[in-house]
Amino acid sequence: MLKTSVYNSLREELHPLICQLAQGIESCWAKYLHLEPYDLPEGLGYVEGRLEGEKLTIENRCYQTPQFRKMHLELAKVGQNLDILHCVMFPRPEYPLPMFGCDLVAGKTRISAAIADLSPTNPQRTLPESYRNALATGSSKAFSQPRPLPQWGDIFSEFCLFIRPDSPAEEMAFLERVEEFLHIHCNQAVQVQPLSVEEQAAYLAGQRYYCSQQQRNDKTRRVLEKAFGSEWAENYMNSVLFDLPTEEECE
Ligand code: 18B
Repeated sequence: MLKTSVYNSLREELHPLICQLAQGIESCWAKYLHLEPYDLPEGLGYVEGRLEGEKLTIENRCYQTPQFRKMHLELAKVGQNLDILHCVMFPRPEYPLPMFGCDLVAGKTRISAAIADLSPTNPQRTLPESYRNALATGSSKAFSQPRPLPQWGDIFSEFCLFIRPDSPAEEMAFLERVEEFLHIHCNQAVQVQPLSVEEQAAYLAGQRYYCSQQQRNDKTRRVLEKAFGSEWAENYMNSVLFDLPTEEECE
């Protein structure tokens, strides 16, 4: 089952909503999917850095399954003031699945950004009908402080949530909706039929576009650069956060 080790030590220090969501993500994965370990590049599982300013600690967990090339859950703590949860599920290119992505950024007193989506990877950049139906029947509570998507945010679906929760009740509503996204996604993923070889290229291009847009997030890049420098940040963003399958993994 899921390993504990040093990972739990950082977890205890993080914003409670981040801990709860991390727990929710892992229990959903374990419930629906057959998890195997996924090896991150050497030395990038657990990292600490400090260049200018505060210490940044990163703890990663990563798995793969028959449907997903890589399922990455990352927890990070920047000094005493910033806690981050980052999660992306990268489908294997042989399946017509969207990308699940989530980012939760907590400042000293409150969550400043809570983002979650199931983002399309097909050439039309629309979610499959089965997803749209399932998502539309789920809970659709209104949040009082929606945030505008950045310019690179054209990768997200119409179901994307991007809010600043303004109360514990909204934090819980966000958590519940993300868990709903995950249950829908895992449930669809275990039933999905593989694509033909010809169709796979288009979906891989969709994943490539998703990653290239996410790499334009200067807010993420700046946090990493301050602790580790720009070269390290660049490498981390394109080999850990938003990498694409290698030739071997496509075979
Ligand atoms: N991200 N986020 O993952 N990011 O990784 N994130 C921020 O209140 C990190 C993803 C997304 O308004 C902020 O403004 C660090 C995924 C969007 O311009 C900070 C890591 C998604 C925004 C960080 C990390 C995603 C955003 C500013 C590595 C979506 C708003 C917080 C651990 C699926 C961008 C704030 C904007 C913001 C930092 C989205 C500090 C270091 C998977 C849309």
